[in-house]
Order: sequence, then C-alpha cells, then structure tokens
Amino acid sequence: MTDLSLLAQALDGGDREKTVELTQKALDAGDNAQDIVAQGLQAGMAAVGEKFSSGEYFLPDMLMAARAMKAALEVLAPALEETGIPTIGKVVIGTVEGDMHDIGKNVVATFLSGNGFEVFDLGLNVSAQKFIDEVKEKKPDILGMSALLTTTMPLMGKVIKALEEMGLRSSVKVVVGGAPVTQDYADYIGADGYAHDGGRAVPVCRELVGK
Ligand code: B12
Repeated sequence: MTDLSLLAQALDGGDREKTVELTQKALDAGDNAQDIVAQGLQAGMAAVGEKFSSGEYFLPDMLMAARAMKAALEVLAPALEETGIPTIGKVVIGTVEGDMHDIGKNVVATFLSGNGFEVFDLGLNVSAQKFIDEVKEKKPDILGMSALLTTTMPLMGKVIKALEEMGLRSSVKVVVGGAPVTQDYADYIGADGYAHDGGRAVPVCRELVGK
C-alpha cells in the first residue's frame, strides 16, 4: 500500500501535477480507489479547510486544492465507476442553491454509480424548485442534497417541506450530507438518511432502497 499521506500533502499544497501523479501511482500500485479518495484526497482537503479556518490559507489556496482534487478524481473515475452490478435504485443528487461546493457531491455521485445506482447529477446551485421538478420527472428512489455552508444548509429543509406540501414526500427517500451537516441536523429537518462521507453514503442508500 502506498503512503497516501504524501498525496494528502500534495493536495494540501495545491500541487495539481503532483496530486495527479501520486494518484496514478497509488492506482498503479493496486491501492483501492475509495481508499485513495478517503485517506489521500479527502485528508488533504480537510487540512486545507483547517488552514483556511485558522487564517493560514486564503481563497486562492482553496481553489488550487479544489482544482487538484478535481483532476485527481478524473484519474480515479474509471476505477470508482467499475461495476458489474445491475441498477439497484435511482438517485437524483445536487448541491443546494447558493452553494458552489460540488467536490463532495461529485464523490458521492461517483461512489453511488460505482455501486449500482443510476445517478442523475443536477450539479451545483440547484434551486428548491429544480429539485422538486426533477423528483416529479425522474421519480427517483432517493433524492440526495449536499450543502457545505451553514448558510445554505436550511435549503435542504425547505425542499423537504416543499415535497411534503406537494404530496411527494412519501414517494422519495431524502438523504443529506456535506461537511457542516450532522445526523442530528438531518433528523431535525426530517431527512431519511445522512452520511458523513461518500463511502458511508453507499450502505445508507442501499438500506433506504432495501438492498
Ligand atoms: C474546496 C473548498 C472551496 C472551493 C469549492 C470548489 C468546488 N468546486 O467544490 C471554493 C474555493 C470555490 C470555495 C468557496 C467558498 N468557501 Co469553501 N471550502 C472548501 C473546502 C476547503 C473543502 C471542501 C471539499 O471539497 N472537501 C472535500 C470533499 C470530498 O468533502 P465534503 O465536501 O465534505 O464531502 C464529503 C462529505 O461531506 C459527504 N457529502 C457531501 N455531500 C453529500 C451529499 C450527500 C447526499 C451525502 C449522503 C453525503 C455528502 O461525502 C463527501 C465525500 O466523502 C472546505 C473545508 C471543509 N473542511 O469542508 C471549505 C469551506 C466549506 N468553505 C468555506 C467558505 C467560508 C467558503 C466561501 C464563503 C469563501 C469566501 N470567502 O468566498 C466560498 C463560498 C462559495 C459558495 N457560494 O459556495 C467554509 C464554510 C464555513 C461555514 N461555516 O459555512 C469552509 C468549511 C472552510 C472553513 N473552514 O472556513 N470553497
């Protein structure tokens, strides 16, 4: 197994080339793609977040790390999506309105499609109306919402309320996530499921569709 802390460091430093190189190396060495995400990329991103909080890093540092992570996820996509599993459920997923963080949502979407779910990714900055329209049109088993800002989290509760008001709530399971979201918050807004990371999102969604 490769030392994935070096990958975390490269990402923390915003070094896209090195991040991609070390990701490829880890894959070539036979490391599991989900471990590379969790122990390498996500660990690096966590460090970036801490440094941003403490004032050591600024917005451009976060942007550079985000670009490096996106490039590394492209390298990993084929391995993460490799699956022979037939479709076990339909998921519509997106990042809520006002929120431009989509890396975590993309990881969750990739993990889910790599584990047999049919995923419709609505992207980021998705309005409540758009979520509702897509639930009506695609009739998914699961609606996934991601929020990375404390200011955008309430949007998830708004969507759940709107689903209730339109008589659609019982037709779809709602799963929420994102760094500031907790199980308590998920319970508070009436979501059916919560996962702390992409790896956990898979069993949570499987359970919700009874598979
Ligand atoms: C990268 C980053 C950015 C990038 C985003 C690029 C992109 N395309 O996503 C950029 C530079 C654009 C950015 C901008 C901003 N950011 Co920012 N950002 C981050 C950072 C460092 C990492 C986020 C990330 O990608 N993590 C890696 C992924 C893999 O992890 P994740 O997102 O948590 O996702 C995992 C889980 O949460 C879960 N999950 C996520 N979604 C879902 C959904 C479902 C359904 C499920 C089940 C699970 C799930 O699974 C994922 C995979 O394992 C975080 C710090 C942090 N600790 O989160 C700050 C952070 C989120 N940002 C922050 C801030 C303040 C901002 C700005 C306001 C800064 C500014 N002054 O402009 C803007 C806001 C822009 C906007 N309107 O959205 C704050 C938020 C604070 C708060 N209390 O709300 C944080 C926490 C940094 C900090 N410590 O202060 N940011």
